[in-house]
Amino acid sequence: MKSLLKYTFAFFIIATTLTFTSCSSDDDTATTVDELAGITKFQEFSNDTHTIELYSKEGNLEQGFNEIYIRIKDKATGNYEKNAAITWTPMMHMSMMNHSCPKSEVVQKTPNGTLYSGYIVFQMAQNATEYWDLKIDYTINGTAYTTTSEIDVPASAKRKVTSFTGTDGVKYIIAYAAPSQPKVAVNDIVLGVWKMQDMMHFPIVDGYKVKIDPRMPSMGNHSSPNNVDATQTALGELYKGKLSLTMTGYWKINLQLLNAEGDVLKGEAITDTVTESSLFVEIEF
Ligand SMILES: [Cu+2]
Repeated sequence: MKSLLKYTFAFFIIATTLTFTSCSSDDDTATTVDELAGITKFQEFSNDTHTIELYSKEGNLEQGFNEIYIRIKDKATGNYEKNAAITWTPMMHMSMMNHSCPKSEVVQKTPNGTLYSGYIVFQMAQNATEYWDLKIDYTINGTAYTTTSEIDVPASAKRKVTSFTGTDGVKYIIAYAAPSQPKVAVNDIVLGVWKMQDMMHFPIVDGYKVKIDPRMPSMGNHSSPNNVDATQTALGELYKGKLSLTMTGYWKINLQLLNAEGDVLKGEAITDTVTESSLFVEIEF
């Protein structure tokens, strides 16, 4: 009996060793897995020559700020392109007109890597009759390619983006970019401020300030200590500040947008009588 048990145990060890050995032999696979760590593919579209793969951390898109990752696969060889120059054009097709939205450039994540990334800010969600598509133009070794596909942009559960006209008559878009996973702590908050120049162009606004005042409406509208208003550290960048969250739950992040001269273009300071700003984003965690 005892020797049978030993024999069974020895067999189990050999089987286990074989399993682990066979799983960890492919170097190519290991590199690919590392590049895609933490992101999930949510869509593929293709033209005659390539398959374009879209990834995000959440494995989908939604209304608001979206970090998006791209890989381009050569259909003939199955290899991923490492020297592509990519531009993109998101477009919303509405019943009366088409318009684009704020977006970054598309940059290669690592030298000689296969992954490219950037952000797109969908200021509106799709609905039954109006939809977004994404055109991707890219050049590889001097040859230009293009492909366009419809994308799914459902409404976000909480307000993550807001469009408005400032007291200066300019149309602005403000979006909440981070933290995507808020903590009970002083978080690094990232907001974006863009101007709607026309239907196709939404440049970043430089040199402004976004005042932040997080409140819990369900608990006497209490605030939190040690928040820091969001500003740019360099021109052309997103706005960074500190968001203090003292407990989990629903927080309304009341905002005020100030221009370089300190004039309030939109939003109100919170007082005993003014319990919310007309400019805000929301989180719940
Ligand atoms: Cu629209």
